[in-house]
Amino acid sequence: MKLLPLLFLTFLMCNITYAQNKKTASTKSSATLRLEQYAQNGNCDVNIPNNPEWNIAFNRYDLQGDLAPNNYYTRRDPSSVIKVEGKYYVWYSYSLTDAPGKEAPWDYNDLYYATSTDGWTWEEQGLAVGRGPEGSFDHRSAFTTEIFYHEKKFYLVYQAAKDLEGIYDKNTIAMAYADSPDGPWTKVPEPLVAPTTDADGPFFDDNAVHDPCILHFNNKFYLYYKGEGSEEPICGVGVWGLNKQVKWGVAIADNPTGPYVKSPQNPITNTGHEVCVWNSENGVALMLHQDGPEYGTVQYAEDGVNFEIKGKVNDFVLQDYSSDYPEAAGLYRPVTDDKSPVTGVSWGICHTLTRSGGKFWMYLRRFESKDKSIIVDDSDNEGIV
Ligand code: AAL
Repeated sequence: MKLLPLLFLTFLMCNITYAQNKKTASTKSSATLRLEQYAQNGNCDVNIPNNPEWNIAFNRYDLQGDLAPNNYYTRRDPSSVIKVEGKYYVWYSYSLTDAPGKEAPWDYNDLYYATSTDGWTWEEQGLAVGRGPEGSFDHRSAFTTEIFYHEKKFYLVYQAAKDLEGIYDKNTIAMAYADSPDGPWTKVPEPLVAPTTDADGPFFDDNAVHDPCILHFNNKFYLYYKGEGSEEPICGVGVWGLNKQVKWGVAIADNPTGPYVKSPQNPITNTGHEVCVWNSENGVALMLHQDGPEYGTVQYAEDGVNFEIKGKVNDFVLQDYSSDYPEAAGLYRPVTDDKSPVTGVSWGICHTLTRSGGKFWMYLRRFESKDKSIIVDDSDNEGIV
């Protein structure tokens, strides 16, 4: 073969190989590539860079008023906190701790809400969104909700269980919207997101889609969620010694009510539990609790999808529910342009599991950054008006 055609052929083949690698790599998120690297290294050691502005530590405190600890009620999985016309609002999963027939603390739940003028003493306002009629997608339970405000409308996204199976697996993510935080709420007729069903599985979210949270980002609506799937864990790390690995995904839409399309780069984390994301700098930041090798890290993605490790939650002890990590953190989302790294996670409401008074129950608490300087002081504004 002459030299020129040979060179051309070599050039062509290199390009084909490059294009194939590029395609494969481009459909994997940074988190997936890191996980593959951990597997290749043969250990699950995570490299956490030392960027002090990305580290955070927390204190937790009991609330007062109707949300003070009371084992008669189980209140859990709080939404973000928002301020509307000078009043703070939070939504959460509500049930009586001993409600008959409950198979799990999030079974037979409804979404309740409470308001406060100082973020410490709360008044329960009652039902926001309740379970649907027999046969509907949220007939068995409506739970684990998040609030999202955009252009004069309020949106509650939540986990919906049609029947007992949906309490553990095969649930959906549903939504209700209102013109006021006090309702009335109208349900979007069909769920927005469901577990992946695809013969090519297993997938990280083929069993369940949990903990939805919407951010407005890049003029689109990013619905982050936690997947539970039948994949084998790589570098699994769970509480109570479980070999567990939970991953998050994102589904993106042009409108808050959808349709939402799952990102081809999912999963976007290789660790996590209840979703905790916020708008930070020009991108999105997140904080990971348990269930995977990168537990206790704070991460950032300029594009909201490819997250890199930036820092860590100081004083966090995995396996220790009394450590100050805010479990199921619902972040205070102020109306502010301040998007410095961890300001978005400066305070909020979380839940605590406890085994006391002969019962296993949960209650809501306040968490705050130990570094008071990052807490936005918005006492002089009314929030959303
Ligand atoms: C929580 C959340 C979801 C699960 C259950 C209730 O930690 O991840 O909401 O379904 O537990």
